[in-house]
Amino acid sequence: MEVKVNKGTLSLVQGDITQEETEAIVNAANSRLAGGAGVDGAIHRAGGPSIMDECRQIGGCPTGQAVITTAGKLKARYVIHTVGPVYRGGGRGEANLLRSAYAESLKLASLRKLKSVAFPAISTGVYSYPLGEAARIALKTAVEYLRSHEDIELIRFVLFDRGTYEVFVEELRKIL
Ligand code: AR6
Repeated sequence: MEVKVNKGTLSLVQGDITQEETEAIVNAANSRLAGGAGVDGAIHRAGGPSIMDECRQIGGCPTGQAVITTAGKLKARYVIHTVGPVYRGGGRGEANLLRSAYAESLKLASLRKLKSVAFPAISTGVYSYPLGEAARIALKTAVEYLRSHEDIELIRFVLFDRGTYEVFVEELRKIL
């Protein structure tokens, strides 16, 4: 599914983010930038050890913030590592932290003058964020960004499985 928002495009696809050709892909990292399971493991495996070397130099990233490295062997030029919240019932600022993870990633892409960015569904795997609410926050943050900025031309969500893709499609229809 693809929609125009202001001057930009918001795109939803099912797939593997390590294969994306956007200028940057976003990693759902942990605050130590130590690598792990899920999309984080897949990005480090596919990109090779130079990404971890840069992560070690940076040292860490607080929840809701983002840092950037080059992308090793990946087709993308950069990896933006952001840290979503661990979901613990919703009363610990999780929604704001998840919004911030998306917004800070977009800010960083914008600072580097990047035109296209791909996101996974941050926090919805190991960090257990309920999918519908996480999708709503992700999509609203992306739509708001495209409505208020004209630098980034493409924001793509790359959803790993069919079920996640379908929830994102449903939530995007509600928002528009
Ligand atoms: N491409 C796109 N999406 C993927 C891929 C892929 N190759 N692989 C998995 N996903 P998760 P989190 C989806 O657990 O919840 C790690 O250990 C997955 O199906 O990767 O933010 C980190 O080091 C799910 O929909 O990230 C942290 O410790 C989504 O990506 C922790 O997990 C996010 O799931 C972060 O947990």
